[in-house]
Amino acid sequence: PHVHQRILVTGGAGFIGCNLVRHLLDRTDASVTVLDKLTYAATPAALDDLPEARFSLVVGDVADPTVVDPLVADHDAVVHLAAESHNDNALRDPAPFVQTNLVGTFTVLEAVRKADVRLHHVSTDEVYGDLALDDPKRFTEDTPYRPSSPYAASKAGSDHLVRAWVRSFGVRATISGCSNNYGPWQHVEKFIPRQITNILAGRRPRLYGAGEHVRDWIHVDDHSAAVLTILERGRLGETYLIGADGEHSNLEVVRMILRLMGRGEDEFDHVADRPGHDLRYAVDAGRLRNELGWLPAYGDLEAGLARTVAWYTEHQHWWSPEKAATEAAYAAKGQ
Ligand code: NAD
Ligand code: TDX
Repeated sequence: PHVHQRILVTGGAGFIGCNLVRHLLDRTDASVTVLDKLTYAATPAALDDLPEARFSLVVGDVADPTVVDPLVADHDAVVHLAAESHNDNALRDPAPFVQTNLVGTFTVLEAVRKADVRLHHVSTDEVYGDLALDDPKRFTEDTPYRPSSPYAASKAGSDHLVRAWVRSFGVRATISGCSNNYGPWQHVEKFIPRQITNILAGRRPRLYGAGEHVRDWIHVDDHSAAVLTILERGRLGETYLIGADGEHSNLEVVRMILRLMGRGEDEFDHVADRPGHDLRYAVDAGRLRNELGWLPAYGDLEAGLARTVAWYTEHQHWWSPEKAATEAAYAAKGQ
């Protein structure tokens, strides 16, 4: 394996980033620097208690080369997560998605090219578009790119930039495409935390449309372990899909949450559907399992959800300041 001593994590104050930083500090001897703009989505509180000798936070924009170039040159690997990440926000205003996800990735690529630093680019299964409910096939690394939404298109474009920099400039990079994550520190705008915190706040869960849409859920710690595996042992230039065979319809997930929280299965509301809503995501992580030996540690979604419900119940002080504004933005769209 390639062992890295100084790892730069862009977007490390976000949901996946803050969980990944803990994983890197626990499982390696590396020191970790986070570069994060601290947008509305950041959760710097999650980084508060990290060891000062091995961790630092730099506040800055990943699309600003005057910040990114010297920082990258001072590290021996970059894990790039900084992005605008929420589909519903992209439907309200796509501009920051193009700026951060495309120009930001371009900026990181130019920096790693100049300094010859190893890059791992964190991407999503949404770049492949969606599948029919009854399609026996799942996404693989060979599935053609067919993004549907502004968010997915910006991530697809960022993947293409990485591949072009690998081929044209010999940049040492890998890409991962992960399915839907859940776990601690996820913003209350996202599906699972929104429903848990709705119930905790005395509101009802909100299901888009009929809820037949399927997502492939993975616990964020399993994602972190996969990213570290690819960073240390992935083949340069390669893409690896990350998923844990966690397909469930949104209706099933809402009912699971209601059950776990002691409510009736039908105590939710149907609300306006998302325009262009992708029907189904499903990931075949065979390459990652077979080539690199990664396996998810979390079993079924229900067990992971029970722990996540407990976490949000204990961290009301963290999420409640964001809750009212998030719900107001949804209400304005009939959601
Ligand atoms: P998030 O929105 O919780 O966090 C994103 C972080 O990036 C925030 O801390 C934010 O402040 C930072 N950021 C945004 N714009 C920035 C900029 N211009 N410069 C510096 N920092 C900036 O997102 P997340 O869910 O943790 O996702 C992280 C990454 O993983 C993204 O690249 C996303 O596309 C990818 N991903 C997410 C999922 C998922 O289910 N959440 C699945 C697959 C891939
Ligand atoms: O209130 C809701 N009700 C609802 O039914 C919300 C917020 C969502 N939904 C539905 C829409 C989706 O079918 O739940 C599903 C999941 O929605 P999100 O949490 O918004 O996730 P999704 O759009 O699938 O994208 C996520 O997975 C891929 C992440 O936000 C992306 O960053 C990642 O790339």
